[in-house]
Amino acid sequence: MGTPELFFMLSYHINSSRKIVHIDMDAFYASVEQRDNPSLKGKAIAVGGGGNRGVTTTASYEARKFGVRSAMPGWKAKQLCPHIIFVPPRFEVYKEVSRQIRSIFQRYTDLIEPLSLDEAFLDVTANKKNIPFAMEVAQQIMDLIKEETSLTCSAGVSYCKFLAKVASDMNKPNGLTIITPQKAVSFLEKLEIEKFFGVGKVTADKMRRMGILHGADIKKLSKLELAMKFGKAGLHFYDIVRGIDNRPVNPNRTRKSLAVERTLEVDLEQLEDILPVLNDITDKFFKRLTKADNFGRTITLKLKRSDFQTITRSISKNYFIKEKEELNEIAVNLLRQHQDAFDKIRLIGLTATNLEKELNDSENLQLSFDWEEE
Ligand code: TTP
Ligand code: MG
Repeated sequence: MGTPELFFMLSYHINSSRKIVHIDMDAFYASVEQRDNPSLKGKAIAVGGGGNRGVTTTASYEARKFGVRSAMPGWKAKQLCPHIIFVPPRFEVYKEVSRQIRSIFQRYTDLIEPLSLDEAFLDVTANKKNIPFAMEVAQQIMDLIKEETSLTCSAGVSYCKFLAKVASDMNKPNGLTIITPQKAVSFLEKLEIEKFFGVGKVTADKMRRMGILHGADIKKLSKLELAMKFGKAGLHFYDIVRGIDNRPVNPNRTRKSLAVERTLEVDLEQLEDILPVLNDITDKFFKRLTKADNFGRTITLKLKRSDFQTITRSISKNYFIKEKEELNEIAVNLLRQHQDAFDKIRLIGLTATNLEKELNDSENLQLSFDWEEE
């Protein structure tokens, strides 16, 4: 074997020395509501989604049997499951549970990367209790969560973040799943493309149109072909389909965006009707940025049309936009310039990215690679 080939093989060798656990609470908000209100136990419920135009945040497993899902409009949930009960969210309680589970994680490791209130990666390679098997750590954490919060979670164990996350989703609820380095390659070949890290709806549709359905189909493409078809993301797909994901569990991960959005009471069509609402949202957005003391260089206006199609338009500056007047001006200009793209609007949002605080992060290189698609 010549040196270049040997180098190639070495550089694409799976690094299986790490032990990563991914924990994800089961039907999180809905389970908390069922826990705290026994009359909801065993029932089909959705958190949020009430009222004329509400959207569900999540649904209990009983409601999921009828096809109710996160982010579904309430009317649709009701259509699928007529006996569904809509419960208003109690974010403070969810935050408290989130703190409780985090304190459990901390008994095992300080390398914790929370992804949301109910989800985190843990690097337990060298854990505080010197437990040699990551499966054992995961089982103990699941037991403690059950004991201390009366809620269940699911856990995934593997040698990298991507596979640990896929694993935690495989046997929900209350499931513990391991993907060993030996099994990873054949597992990834059979995995549907939408399950791959970084493949969102848009990329998945594009891949399907090209006849790419499973990992094995991605694997047939060269690095160059993938880069040509998917840009920077293509290079990342080349690696993950081979089970290579060296992203560290990053406990200092900073926020990548700050956003405010609002579903309107009624669909709006006329610019003069939309402008006052946009103004209001900009006020709230400015308060949020000020409170976080974190401003962005890029501002994105998001509009959801009444047919649920989402339109986003952005503008970037080479400085952090900190003035309320300027934010207002940008938001209004984005709306005016692109009014041809929309018709009736049901949701308006503003997002700031390329944040100031992110630049101070020593892990910024990693973060810029760690993109996600909406
Ligand atoms: P998820 O972990 O995605 O969902 P889940 O915990 O409800 O269910 P699963 O058992 O499949 O993990 O999200 C965690 C919580 O975040 C969820 O309970 C509600 C909230 N959420 C939203 O508010 N909007 C959304 O679109 C999603 C996906 C979640
Ligand atoms: Mg969850």
